[in-house]
Amino acid sequence: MGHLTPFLRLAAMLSSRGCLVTLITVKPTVSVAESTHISTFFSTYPHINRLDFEILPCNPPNSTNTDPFFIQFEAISRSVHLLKPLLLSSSPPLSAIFSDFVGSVTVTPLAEHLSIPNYVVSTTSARFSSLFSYLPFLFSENSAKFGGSDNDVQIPGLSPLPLSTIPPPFFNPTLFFTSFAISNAQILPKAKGILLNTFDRFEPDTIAALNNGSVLSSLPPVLPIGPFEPYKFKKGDYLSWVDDQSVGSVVYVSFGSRTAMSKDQIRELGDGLERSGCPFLWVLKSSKVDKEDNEEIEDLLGNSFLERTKNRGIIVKGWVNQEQILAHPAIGGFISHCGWNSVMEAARHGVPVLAWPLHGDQRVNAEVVENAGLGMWVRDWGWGGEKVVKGEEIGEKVREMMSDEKLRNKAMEVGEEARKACQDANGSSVKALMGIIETLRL
Ligand code: BUP
Repeated sequence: MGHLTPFLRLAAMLSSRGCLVTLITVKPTVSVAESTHISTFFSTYPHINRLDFEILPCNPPNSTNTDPFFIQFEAISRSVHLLKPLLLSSSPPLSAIFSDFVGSVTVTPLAEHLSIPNYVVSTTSARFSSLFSYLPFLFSENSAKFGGSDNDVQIPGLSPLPLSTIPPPFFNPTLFFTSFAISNAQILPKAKGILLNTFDRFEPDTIAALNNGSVLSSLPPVLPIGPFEPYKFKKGDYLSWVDDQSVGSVVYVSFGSRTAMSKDQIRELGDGLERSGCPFLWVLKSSKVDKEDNEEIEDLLGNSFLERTKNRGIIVKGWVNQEQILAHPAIGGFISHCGWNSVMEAARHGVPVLAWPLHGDQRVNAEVVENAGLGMWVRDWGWGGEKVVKGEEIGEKVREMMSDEKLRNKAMEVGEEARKACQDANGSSVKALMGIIETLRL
């Protein structure tokens, strides 16, 4: 969902600005959330054309992957020959392709072969996008430094990235995750532009370093066009509970669509929320893929917990409309894994974040959140699964976030900047997006 959501948003954004849009989605999907969103999207936006990219079956015999989402990436890569006829079948013919940065190795050479401009869309922060772009060079020239005794990774033009923020698989170039990332990064210079779901005032130095050639002189223009506008999606029942809560009082808790915590950590988190004394809305996941998430809330947290907190919190197993929740005035804080869409949604609504990054780009994103003044981050809570953080500590940090007036004001300022960037015709993100559309009209 972290990749699908920004594409649905971008499709709606382009379409509402007069572009004729065709959305190509992969079939079959991994999660129920993906298929539900895709079908709801097409029924809500009937003027957006649909093309299904039917990929070859998953599970290649020699795959070492166990993560269902990575198995899907592998299947997509093996189905690349099916993409060309699909692109050529589009009527009217395509004038540009907007593709996911983790699909560049597949799409960019094909777009070049078909002489169609290809904009690569990065679904992460400008800071992580810089690390991603620079990855091939870290392994070739600087590998001693990368794996060595220094505590930082130095990417030209950027403040040093602490080694502890780098996703651990990046230290092993032979892993699928890493070699796949490197191949996608190597092809980036061939794109017409790189679009980011961020905005100038949120990551000014990094965006400047990407664009002035400091990070890599070979990169095409990097265009921040975020926070992406939400697309229309249904309201959830839980909103009536939120409506009854006082302004800024509720803690919203979600670790995104791909992250399930251990049962021990789920229980400690429940304990922490109870100790915090704050009302809470918690999206609970106990399995990576939603269709396998069968465990009942009572079995995970116990009936006595549910009894004690029944007037103070609601726990949702399944999908909520997060953007709508974060827009609600009752939400005063967000415990987040710092998936980048979640960060941009919090920024857009000026909601303070308690960062609890667990995998992948999330630690680098958490640093960005902290530096932008949108949130706080307890570094020693570790990567996901490294340790079980105790309820007492969680409760204390939640109280700290909810009562920190300076943080709340700063987060509100971030929200104002975010809205300025994407609402006003003179907003930096709107101008960048309109610039692309104008180029395509020429
Ligand atoms: Br869960 C959940 N409702 O219940 P991220 C997520 N979302 O609207 P992730 C909901 O999914 P990656 C839910 O608002 C965001 O737009 C949420 O993307 C939405 O994290 C998206 O925040 C989730 O980037 O993706 O899912 O972990 O691994 O790609 O970062």
